[in-house]
Amino acid sequence: MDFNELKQAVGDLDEEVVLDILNKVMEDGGSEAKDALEACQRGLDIVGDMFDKGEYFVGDLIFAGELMTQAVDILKPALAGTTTESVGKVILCTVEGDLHDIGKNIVRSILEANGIEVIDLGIDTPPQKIVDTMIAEDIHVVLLSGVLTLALDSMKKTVDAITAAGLRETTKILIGGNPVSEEAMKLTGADAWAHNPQHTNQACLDWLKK
Ligand code: B12
Repeated sequence: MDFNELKQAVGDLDEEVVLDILNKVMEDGGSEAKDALEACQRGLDIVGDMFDKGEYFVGDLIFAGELMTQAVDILKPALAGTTTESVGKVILCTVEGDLHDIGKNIVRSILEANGIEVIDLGIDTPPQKIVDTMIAEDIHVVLLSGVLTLALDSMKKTVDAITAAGLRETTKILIGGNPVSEEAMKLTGADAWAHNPQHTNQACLDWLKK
């Protein structure tokens, strides 16, 4: 399978070619689904560069988002295991001020496919809504997604709100998305960070089993 062609087709926002290649990946048994997903993500980098250069506009970003959602839907059955038994519940959301949810939705698909129940609070999530849900649903694992640089401030505010509610000692918090790093983890006060949904999956499984 030519994944460079897929990457470029995503970058060119060529829906027909993208869907055609992804459907072929699935017809071939889906063993290359993860490579295909990575190629799509690299294609989105091209979209980001074009946006930076002023050649693409916000409408193109929205279209890229919709294209990526379709891509995940096609690849989803092949992206992870087939577990049906629940291993536990986590909260996942995009933090306050950030409306990007494509990466978050990929993470959710992978966690659910591995038997983790995900309470998805959506985008632009106020810290208090997270705290209220933690209490109402008795949740001890919280995953915060953010794509904008300013998301780091909201992640810190969220960790602070969890601490102020007296829940920090019994909660594991992971931050994910483009701007996160070891340094961001220390700055926000989270327990872990990840760019890769597979790493997140393993961290959740380890935390939920304890
Ligand atoms: C699509 C898109 C949009 C869409 C979002 C649609 C949607 N439903 O999400 C729309 C049009 C809404 C949008 C809006 C804006 N966007 Co925008 N957008 C993008 C774009 C092209 C792709 C983002 C994306 O979905 N990537 C694909 C996913 C799969 O990648 P990801 O989000 O990084 O997620 C992966 C990992 O980070 C990780 N991950 C993500 N979440 C989590 C969570 C956990 C727990 C874990 C473990 C991992 C994880 O796993 C994912 C899979 O590997 C990027 C450029 C780029 N190349 O990234 C710009 C980009 C993110 N946007 C940008 C900007 C500036 C904006 C706007 C301010 C534009 C404007 N002028 O209005 C607004 C901001 C709105 C807001 N308040 O959030 C900048 C951000 C700059 C910055 N550093 O802050 C970027 C980088 C473009 C650029 N080069 O300037 N955008």
